[in-house]
Amino acid sequence: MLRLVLATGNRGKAIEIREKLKKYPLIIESLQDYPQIPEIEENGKTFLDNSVLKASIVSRYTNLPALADDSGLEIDYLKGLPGLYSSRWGKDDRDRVARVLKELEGITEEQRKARFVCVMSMVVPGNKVYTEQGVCSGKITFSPQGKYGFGYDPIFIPDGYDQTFAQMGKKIKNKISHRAIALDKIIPRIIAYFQL
Ligand code: ITT
Repeated sequence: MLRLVLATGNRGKAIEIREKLKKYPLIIESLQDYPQIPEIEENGKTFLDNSVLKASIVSRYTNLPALADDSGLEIDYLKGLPGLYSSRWGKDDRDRVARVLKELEGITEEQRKARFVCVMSMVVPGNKVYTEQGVCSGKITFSPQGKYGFGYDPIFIPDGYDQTFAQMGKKIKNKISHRAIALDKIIPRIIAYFQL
């Protein structure tokens, strides 16, 4: 059977990626299957750098194709932050959400524009790299709403909707999100590589 390793330690991401790939005849492994792989220090300057870094290290250790996602939330009023630092913006999801809301205190709805960005990279043995990006634009709410998803989902309303990612649930999110868009673009490359 054909094997692909997900180079992510983030459960929320892994659930969404697996959902999109479940109709293909692939065995999707994860970092839990390879405890010998050390923690990867994300020292890149861009989402692209970090996603290629994660996928290439995991591909090298496993000698299998590896798929990595580097993503983040860019807020206009904060000049693009937390961006690359989205996972390091606080000690846990709750703390990170609270920090964003605090930094936007007193800011109007018009000034709360933001976007999620996802760069998805597949590195295959021999170190060939396939990479695609997805962007989902929207705005930051005034308080957390909804219980689904992960990360900043409770405070992000995508354009054209009136619910947060955390209110709409995974079915809609996984059609319109930054991650869904990047996956929709990279899946044809995965299909071609594995000759599915
Ligand atoms: P891996 O590097 O192991 O994949 P990570 O959580 O450290 O996991 P990133 O460095 O790419 O991943 O950080 C992305 C952060 O951006 C993530 O931790 C969330 O806080 C946020 N994020 C990304 N996509 C999101 C989404 O769909 N919904 C909510 N928050 C998201």
